[in-house]
Amino acid sequence: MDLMDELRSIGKEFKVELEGVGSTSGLDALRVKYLGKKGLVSQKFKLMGTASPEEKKSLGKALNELKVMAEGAIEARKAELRDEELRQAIKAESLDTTLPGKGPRMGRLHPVNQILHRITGIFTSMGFGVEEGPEVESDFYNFEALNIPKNHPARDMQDTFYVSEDVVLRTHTSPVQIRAMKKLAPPFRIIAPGKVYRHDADISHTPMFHQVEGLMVGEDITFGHLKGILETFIHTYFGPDIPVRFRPSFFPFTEPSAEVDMGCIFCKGSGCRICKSTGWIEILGAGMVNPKVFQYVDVDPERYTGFAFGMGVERIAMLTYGIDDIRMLFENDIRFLSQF
Ligand code: 2U9
Repeated sequence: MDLMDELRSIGKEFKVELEGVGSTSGLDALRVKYLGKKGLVSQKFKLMGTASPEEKKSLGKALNELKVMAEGAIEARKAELRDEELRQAIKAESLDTTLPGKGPRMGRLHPVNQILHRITGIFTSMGFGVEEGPEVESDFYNFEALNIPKNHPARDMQDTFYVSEDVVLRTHTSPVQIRAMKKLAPPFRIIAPGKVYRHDADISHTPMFHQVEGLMVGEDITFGHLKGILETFIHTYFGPDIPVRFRPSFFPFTEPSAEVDMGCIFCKGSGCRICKSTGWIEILGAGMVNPKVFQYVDVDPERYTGFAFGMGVERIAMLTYGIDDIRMLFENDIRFLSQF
């Protein structure tokens, strides 16, 4: 084969190989193969030394054209491959901004706090102030001042979390009202919402739960006022047509004492599983403040009377939403909580 034919064939072969190159590294290998020091084209330049002057002219021209063509083609292909590799890299890293976004999930109040706010709102609308106090209490405020003597079953280790001999986790919010009576002068009406602690755990008890207690003190406060306020509360919260009844009961801190029932909201009084076929659901405890309690906080029991009441917030939340296991309220399963 004559030398010119050989150069043409190298040129053709180069173009075929160039078509097959798919990466910049492959392109570098191709450059070395043809244009490197020992490359196919470079080697042909060495023949220049042995060529006659006429051959030199045409051979030199052809070799140069081949070299320029190969260099130009490699540069052009390099630019194409770089663009393509860049496009691939951008595609791999890119975000599809047209996809629907994942917005931040909105938080909300825990159902127990929602109910607590509803209860609190009803009493503040009737003129009650809101008082709060410590969850770690002295024996005096939690028990003694409430006429719960040292041997009373409510002080049993079973129910009370003791921090030390004279310090407890409050078992009710009543110590808040004891503190309030020392701070405020009658007449006053307050509620005490908050966390309380009892050593108890089953389908209807948790070691921590919430109470709202209330206290109204003044001259001539009667059981009639107690009935009026609590009936109004029940009718505002559960509905105006719910029947309410007061049953005699006993608490050390009230005398007389009562438990308050409302007609069953599930069966409308005809009897069901929830009201244990009685047609009634217990919802509050209440009574007239025991004069002994007044004496502990230097309120004159000859001049003042008062009523007090207490309710469990989780119990009311369970009745409101038809929840039958109190523990659901404390598992903090977002699928459960997001329903409220
Ligand atoms: C003072 C004087 C009297 C608060 C009262 C109840 C009746 C009552 C229970 C309801 C369900 C506790 O959460 S529960 O288990 N409470 O029945 N509480 S009278 O009486 C007071 C409080 C403070 C100074």
